[in-house]
Amino acid sequence: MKKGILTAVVAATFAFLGLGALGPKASASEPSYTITADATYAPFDFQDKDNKYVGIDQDLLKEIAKASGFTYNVKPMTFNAAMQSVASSQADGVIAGTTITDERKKVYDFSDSYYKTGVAWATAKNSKIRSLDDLKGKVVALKTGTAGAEYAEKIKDQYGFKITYFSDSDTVYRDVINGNSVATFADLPVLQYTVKNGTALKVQNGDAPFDAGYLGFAVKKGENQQLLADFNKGLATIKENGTYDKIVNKYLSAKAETFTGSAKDNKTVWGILSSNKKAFLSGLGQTAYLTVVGIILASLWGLLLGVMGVSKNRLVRAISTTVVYTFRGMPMLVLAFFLYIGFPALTGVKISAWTAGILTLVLNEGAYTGAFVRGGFNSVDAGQMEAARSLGLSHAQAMRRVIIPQGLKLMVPSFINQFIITLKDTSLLSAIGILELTQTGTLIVTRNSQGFRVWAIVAMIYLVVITLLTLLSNWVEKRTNA
Ligand code: ASN
Repeated sequence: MKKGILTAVVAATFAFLGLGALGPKASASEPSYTITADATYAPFDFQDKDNKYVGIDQDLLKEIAKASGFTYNVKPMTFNAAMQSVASSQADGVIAGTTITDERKKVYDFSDSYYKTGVAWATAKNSKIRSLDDLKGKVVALKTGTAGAEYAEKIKDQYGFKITYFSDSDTVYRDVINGNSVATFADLPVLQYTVKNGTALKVQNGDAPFDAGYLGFAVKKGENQQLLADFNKGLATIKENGTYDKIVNKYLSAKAETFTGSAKDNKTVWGILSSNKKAFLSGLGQTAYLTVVGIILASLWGLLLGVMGVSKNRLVRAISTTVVYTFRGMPMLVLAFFLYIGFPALTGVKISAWTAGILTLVLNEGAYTGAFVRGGFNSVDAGQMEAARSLGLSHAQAMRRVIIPQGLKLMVPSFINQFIITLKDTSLLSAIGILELTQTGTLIVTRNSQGFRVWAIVAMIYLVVITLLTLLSNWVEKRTNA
């Protein structure tokens, strides 16, 4: 029977790995800098209708790198995570429509400014709210950690409004449009651009922001000074040779193309699915890859914890209990942020988002697995151990030959359950910038504002994959019971 389980596990592993092979591979030649960006901040940073990451920031960076001769790769994530990644030395620089503020200058060194901005406010298109006084008692939606949020926090008591926070701009806009909140504060050029692209909001400031500000590229204070100098040098070059103006006009001139994609493509679920096929597939590949690696490693780690949990040695049992208790009790998102942002900030050791993501899955799912594995072994009738020992088997032999095989059989349903949970949990890793299925959905919604259709597609894809996983697991379960 034990052999049966092994064969089944190996078969399942290979089946999963086959799926994992669809996942995007890291390129062979590593670029020299990692630069984070705001995933959803049109016209500065966003995905175009061919799912390419573009925008004023991205085009400027590309030309600046060319002019100054450096290479880089971009990691789009939430604005807050993009800034934190640099503050914790996980990334070398950040270009995220970032306003240069005195507060931020304490943590970051900024480049010369590359665009003028300022905080403005917007309401839903047909809102009756006209002045800040009308905000009294109402809720304002803000994006975490932004200059717009900071401004609103400052005037909140004066105008008597309440605040709700989201991590990306599109969710903020949706919240205001859906009427859960009545207004938002953000960069004037961004709000204007969003309205021009058909988002049902109204900018209330006209053309005059509350306070003028400037956008800049940032590195961690005192670090990556070469990159900063190269950025400034490249910026000066492209301002001089006209490339800068060309880029800005490409996005902001009167006849600039909109970025939403054609109306036809966005009207139906099928249209959205086929015009974003590549992005969905690549997101799914990454989700599958994380799931497969996560499941295999978490199961091995969980098995080890479980076996340690029934050890004769008290210390080994205590270690297992502590590890299970710690990581089962920690919200997964907190663990992901701790590993990706907290730990490197403390130690200076860089961890890639992918490694941090896998570690998060392994520690979290492994703790749950460890708990049910220990439970499974403990629920094997005590008489079995006694019988095995009385036949002359040592404790280790009895565990290996009698208890573990019977326990594993009892655990199969729990394993299946944990596999499905692992697959769903990978979606949380979008928060640290892993471009899996959920993050792919966010990027597409930002561009086409088709929240219902895009999230319906993403939900369907998860359901299909979970169904496949369940079928496979049921097959494994049947084999192990045969
Ligand atoms: N302009 C915003 C800020 O600096 C950045 C953003 O929302 N991407 O806070």
